[in-house]
Amino acid sequence: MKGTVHYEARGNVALLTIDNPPVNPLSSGVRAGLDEGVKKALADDAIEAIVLTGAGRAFIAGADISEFGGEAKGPSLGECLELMENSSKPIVAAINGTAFGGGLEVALCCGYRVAAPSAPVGLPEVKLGLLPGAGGTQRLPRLIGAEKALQFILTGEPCPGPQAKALGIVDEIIEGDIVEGGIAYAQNLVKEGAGNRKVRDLTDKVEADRGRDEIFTAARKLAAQRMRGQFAPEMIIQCVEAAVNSDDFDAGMAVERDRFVKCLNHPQRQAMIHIFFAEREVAKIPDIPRDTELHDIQTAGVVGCGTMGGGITMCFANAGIPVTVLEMDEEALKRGLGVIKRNYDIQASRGRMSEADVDKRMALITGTTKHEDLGQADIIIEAIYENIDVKVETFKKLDAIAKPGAMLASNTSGLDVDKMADATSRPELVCGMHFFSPANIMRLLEVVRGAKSSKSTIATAMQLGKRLSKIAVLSGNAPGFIGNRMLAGYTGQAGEIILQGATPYQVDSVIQGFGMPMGPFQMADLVGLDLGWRARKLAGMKPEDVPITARVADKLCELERFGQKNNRGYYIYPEGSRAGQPDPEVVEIVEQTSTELGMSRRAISDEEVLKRCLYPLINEGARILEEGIALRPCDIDIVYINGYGFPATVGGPMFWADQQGLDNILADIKRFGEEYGEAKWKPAPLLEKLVAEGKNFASLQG
Ligand code: 3H9
Repeated sequence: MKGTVHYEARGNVALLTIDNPPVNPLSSGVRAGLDEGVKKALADDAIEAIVLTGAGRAFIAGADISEFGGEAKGPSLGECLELMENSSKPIVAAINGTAFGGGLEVALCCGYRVAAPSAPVGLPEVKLGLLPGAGGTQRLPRLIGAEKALQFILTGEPCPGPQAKALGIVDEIIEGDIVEGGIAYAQNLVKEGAGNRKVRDLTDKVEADRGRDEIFTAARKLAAQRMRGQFAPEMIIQCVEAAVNSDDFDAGMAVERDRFVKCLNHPQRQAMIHIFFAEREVAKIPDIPRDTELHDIQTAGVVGCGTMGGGITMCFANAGIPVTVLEMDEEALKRGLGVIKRNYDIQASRGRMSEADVDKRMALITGTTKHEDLGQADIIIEAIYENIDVKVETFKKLDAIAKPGAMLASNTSGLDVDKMADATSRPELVCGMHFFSPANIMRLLEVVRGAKSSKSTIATAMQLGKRLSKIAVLSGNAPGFIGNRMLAGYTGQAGEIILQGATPYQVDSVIQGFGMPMGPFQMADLVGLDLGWRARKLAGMKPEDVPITARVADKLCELERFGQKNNRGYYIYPEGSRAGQPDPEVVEIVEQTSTELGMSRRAISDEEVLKRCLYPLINEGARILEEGIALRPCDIDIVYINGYGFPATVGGPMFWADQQGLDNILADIKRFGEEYGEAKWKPAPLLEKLVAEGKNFASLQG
């Protein structure tokens, strides 16, 4: 059994310390220890109160997520909680650190709760496709009211101790030693003759909320806006409704149990728990030990203050790291810094940061037009436009001015990092750090390992990603890295499908229906159709040499339809709106292009649209794995969820592929090959091998 609970008598108080490193989840051994410890304390006449705390950095991180789906051993959490709530002696939860999910639910079954100022409490189950299933949906509304409880449970966001006190979740904040403070608090209760208390007996808050339907209407609106397609939020709302609509606590608990099991059995739960573990797995690089020495990064330099460079600069300022940003001339610098300031001002106007925070962050940013001013930076990130020759020249210059030992990284989205490294005298200190636009918002960071990147360079880049609040995934150095390489087949198929009979609007609607925030044509409008068009013109490409999948976009550009930037692309954007409306003129252009190419049009089913857009991702993903560009299938899942809007509810493309059955996918790929050309639909050897062996991508996780 995993985990234990230490029992210690401190005078008339029994101190129970949960010990299940590193974050004390409620594994079988912890539940058994709780059951045993509380019974022992209750049976001992010398003990008059109980204090419950956690060893190490957490109080309790919640239920043991790795136990879901398996057979539960030892006493259930429900049994432990019943014992605690019915205790004749007061129990004080001394919340020393993180109290999440089942951990907070344990605390809610203690009569009293005190917390360290730094201890976050939260019910983040929704992020795992679950709901608080140990009474959280019933007790929290009784303690703080339905409106606040719903906000707390639906967002799953943690709040620090003092905020928890203000909400009424915690009785007191203890400065100094939380265990000693908890024991003193318990002894005081004994002195005052206070008995144990039960949250389940509180009725005033839920009675006051009864009949206030607007609370639930607002919660459903929040769920529809922020959690589109998720199963758990509606289940959570139903549980809280049950808490409000009846005085019968046990009836509410029955509703919670029913909805919890529904969530537990839902495929979204499995997918979202896969993501939870995948997010932690990607940080582990088999040949780079956790204790690898890191370069000390105290200051940073960024080359380029355009969209990407400006966003990266903000990332450093947000993390409190002083950053110098270089532009070619004063005008470009002024423009770039102006955009950064405007972005911060917008955040301040929306209440996301204070004016003082804006000033603090701007004070961390220094603009310059001289390369030498980056000379003292511990790391310099190049974020200029995608041209390998210009990047190589830039790396030569940076190598000349950077101090010895400074790291140099490129924000390239797919160019050869080794070519840049080889232009320097320090290739071991060079790697790729590919941010996603907008860099200050998107969570993904692809760290690209060059042939000569040292282990400490890679470990530092991965760790720096964490400091910048990113999720860093390691990629090998190959064109397009992980994400953009896979994307080529997806956008290529979208372009082909519309020439064969679908409209851009059908394709976008299918992809959105799958759960992506936008389809490929909405995405193209956002990025700008003119980028590719201009590049082709600049390269002197003849119209007949333009790939057929880019013909429609080029025609739209000839009509000055560049996308969102000038309110017309595949869609028409009413002034000031980012919600595009379909345009019959575009459908005509698509049809005309099919005719010019001699392609006959037919109705294409939504199912075919979905498979033809998504299967290239999976097929290319298999190649990327085979070539060792991605370390594990879960690395690809994390890239796609955090960089490309793949729905978390299906667990990422490789996890989703396993759910579809790799044999089914391979059969479809072969069929598409016969219909649309074998070259584009050549199955990846790894996919064929896995199917032949009856295995799936998960079998490669190790
Ligand atoms: C729940 O409680 C349901 C109940 O309502 C109803 C029950 C009936 N279980 O993140 P870290 C592992 S659902 C198992 O790197 P940090 C994690 O995988 C649960 N393992 O550290 C990692 O392992 P490894 C609701 C867990 O300091 C190691 O611990 N609770 C659990 O950056 C360190 O984790 C949650 O959703 C767990 N519950 O962050 C909380 N938690 O080293 C989920 C962590 O092998 N956890 N591990 O890779 C978290 O949010 C963060 O882990 C936490 C620590 C903030 C606690």
